Amino acid sequence: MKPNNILKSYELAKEKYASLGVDTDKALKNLSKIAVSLHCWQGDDVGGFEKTGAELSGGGIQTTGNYPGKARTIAELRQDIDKALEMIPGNHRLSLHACYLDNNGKFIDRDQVNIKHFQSWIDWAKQRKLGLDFNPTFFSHPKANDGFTLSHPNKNIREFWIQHGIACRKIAEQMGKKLGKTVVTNFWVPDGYKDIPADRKAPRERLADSLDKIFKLKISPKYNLDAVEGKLFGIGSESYVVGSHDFYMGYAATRKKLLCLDAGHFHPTEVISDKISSVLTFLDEILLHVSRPVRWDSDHVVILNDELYAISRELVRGGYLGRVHIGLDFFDASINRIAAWVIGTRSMLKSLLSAFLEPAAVLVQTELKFDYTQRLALMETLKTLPFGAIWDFYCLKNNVPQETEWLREIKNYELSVLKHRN
Ligand code: RNT
Ligand code: ZN
Repeated sequence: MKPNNILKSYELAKEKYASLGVDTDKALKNLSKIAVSLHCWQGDDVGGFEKTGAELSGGGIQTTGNYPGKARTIAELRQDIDKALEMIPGNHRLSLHACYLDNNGKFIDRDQVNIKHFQSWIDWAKQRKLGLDFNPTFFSHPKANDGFTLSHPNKNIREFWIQHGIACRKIAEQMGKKLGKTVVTNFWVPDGYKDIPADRKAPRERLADSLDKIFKLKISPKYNLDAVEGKLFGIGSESYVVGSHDFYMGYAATRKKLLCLDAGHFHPTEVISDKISSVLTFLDEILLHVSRPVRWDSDHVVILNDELYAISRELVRGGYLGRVHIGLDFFDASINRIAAWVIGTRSMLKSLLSAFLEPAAVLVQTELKFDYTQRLALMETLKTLPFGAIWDFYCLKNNVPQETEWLREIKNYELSVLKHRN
């Protein structure tokens, strides 16, 4: 559509929303303040750069698919992220896993990583005015092969992983300092049993103890915030996950940590949109891993479905945006990996925009008057308002391609760049 027509459509849509008391310009201003943390691991199927051609292994998670053109080097991954960012309106963040370190291709073990190995990422992020987030990597490593890391019965193995956790927090602190933007460091450990455990207690006590050792070092929240992520089950940990939701709920509340809620880490009929207001009654801040489970924790690309709308509505209605860090967590190797980032991130932003376009106060007032008829009718009415016209205008304003155009650019990139990989 011609820019002039996008503007015209916006004006008409604006009028429609105004009739319900919604200020579309304000909604766009609110949207522009949101930074979504893009996860680096969508670009190479959670491989990382400890060695070339690294692969995800032994972590209770899995990627499927073999779409050509996967990033094989740090340079390629950065080039791909740049391409994705060209298609995403706004200023965002990048979440790095420790195994994406830059040590010029030389192997260095996890307990030895330090800020030097991330300097090139910091420089890269600085140039782009991107914030960084961080994740220690407790999988794809020989010392994780038993299926246990921080809760391993062997003290030496636990100690190795504790040192990795400490090293990562120090790196994150430096990243935060150097970038002048707070880093959120997320701890997810895959530890668990495939079959029915004989002892559910001891591994949890060991995990709590190991985490306490990692968090002993005080770091200013100006530079780094720690988050802990629970899970219901994983591949190879179907019967028991040490770091369950309940475990981390208690841990985060007593240790004043952020809780990370991953949309795929609960029973299939449970949704994180309903957990946000519960956990934020007791915790200061949380991290979200916005993902899309299909029958299980499958990490499908985030799309604009009911749950995504619901998550964003919760964040906006509850006034929680200052207390919630929004991160993405999906990895699909069966489609163009850059398109996956673009689809997921744009969907996240669209859902937030739709939430900002709600006459929230009116909805609450009808509810308080017990007028559930009007509440339901208004919610249905909102669904067919010209929200797409507002989004198109936002893309135009931010100089990023329209919905109908961005894929063409990705296809060109596929032909000119991705095709020459492998
Ligand atoms: C795994 C967790 C975790 C990972 C990343 C790669 O189930 O969701 O967040 O996806 O650390
Ligand atoms: Zn996650």
